Amino acid sequence: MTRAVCPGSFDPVTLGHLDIVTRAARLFDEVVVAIGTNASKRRLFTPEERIDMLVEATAHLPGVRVEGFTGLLTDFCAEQGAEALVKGLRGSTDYEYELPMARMNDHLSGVETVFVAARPQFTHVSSSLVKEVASLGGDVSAFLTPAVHERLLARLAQR
Ligand code: COD
Repeated sequence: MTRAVCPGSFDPVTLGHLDIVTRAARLFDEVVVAIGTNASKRRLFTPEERIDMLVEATAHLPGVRVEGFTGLLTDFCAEQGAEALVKGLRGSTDYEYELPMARMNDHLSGVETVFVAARPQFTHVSSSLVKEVASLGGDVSAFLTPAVHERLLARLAQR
């Protein structure tokens, strides 16, 4: 039984994230989508809301479950018995950001990081950009599930 963790803030989950989770599910018997908090980012959705959106968006994927976590990602991986982390790489900026984390996580626990190349149609997609464009009235429906898109518009309308 092979088990991997797909971590992120997922604020909110995009089709780019879902593509990585879907492909991870083909590589591992079980994939745990781990919703954490990136201390350097301002969040729009609570952890519970992000979990709800991901549970709904991954319901069709066998072997995938969704969990929230706090603290060190390596501790979460050990608790889950996961041998690998799966991360998406959109380009060199992601690589520069992810490589030190992969090395630190290896140092802390020996967990392996597997990088999956983002599909071309998603390399310009990020939760931050989607939030910014939507908040200014731009159409981001091509990058989100209909349910997540609806929730994003509703949240922005409350502000
Ligand atoms: N296509 C493909 N991949 C994508 C796309 C896209 N369009 N968008 C994002 N991704 C990938 C990212 O590259 C990343 O691999 C993953 O999806 C998640 O992205 P985000 O932006 O939702 O999440 P981050 O990067 O903010 O998440 C950071 C963590 C919460 C994972 C990180 O801060 C963490 O591990 N925190 C726990 C504390 C810890 O252990 N710190 C020490 C780390 S060494």
